[in-house]
Amino acid sequence: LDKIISRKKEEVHFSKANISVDQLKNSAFFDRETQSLKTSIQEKSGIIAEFKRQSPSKGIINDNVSPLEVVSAYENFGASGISILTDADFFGGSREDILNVRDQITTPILRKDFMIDEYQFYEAKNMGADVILLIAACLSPTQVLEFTDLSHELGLEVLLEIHTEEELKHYHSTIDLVGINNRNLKDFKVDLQHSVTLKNQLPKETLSIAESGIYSIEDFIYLKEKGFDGFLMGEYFMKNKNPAKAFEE
Ligand code: IGP
Repeated sequence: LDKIISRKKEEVHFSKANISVDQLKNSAFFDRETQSLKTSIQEKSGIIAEFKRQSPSKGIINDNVSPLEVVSAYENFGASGISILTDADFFGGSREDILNVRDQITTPILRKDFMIDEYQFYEAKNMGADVILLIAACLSPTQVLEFTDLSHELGLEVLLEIHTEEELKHYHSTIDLVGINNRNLKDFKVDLQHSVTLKNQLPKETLSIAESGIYSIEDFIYLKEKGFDGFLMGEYFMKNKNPAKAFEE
């Protein structure tokens, strides 16, 4: 994680030098009215289906599919949201992965990246995202608060990702959704039970998303029974030649 963050700082520094915030604001999607993931989680399947080519823990998962085909199929099968990785160095994504599909689908899009600088929120809006991810492990509670305010000013919703009891301190009532990562980003171990314990410490009315390592219908049913409102799933779909096929089942 430290390696990803230091690389991300360089990347943001470079992007800022190339495209100014004013230039980002001056784009077709910047003034677009965003869609609510909160609403969509409550009204549809609850599944946030992810487009992910590769990851540090799994290596290449699928680099032979077109984003548009995959996300359109996710939408048709009733996904509440679509998560798209935009990190290039570790996840093989790009801003174009969102830009190129934005006006082809209406489902809320989560920009999945490591957010560490205000600049990236303008970028997210420019790409046509509706929601951004804040990872507690990379941010201070104050940063979470400031980034949440900025997101709301831009009309973006916030999904706060936590994994430890300590990170519950990053929670704040203005946050839209809380994701509990079943996978430890430091050693990549998956523990669903741990997530259920953490979820029970959140205020009851919080919309909660179980993230990562959901590899079977049984896992899904277990988490649903424990009261999770949403389910962020990537590999389960992406490891199939035809990722949306798994959704159908
Ligand atoms: C999806 P999985 O195990 O279904 O492929 O996981 C998603 O939760 C995972 O990609 C993820 C992630 C992250 C990736 C969760 N939090 C933070 C990058 C950064």
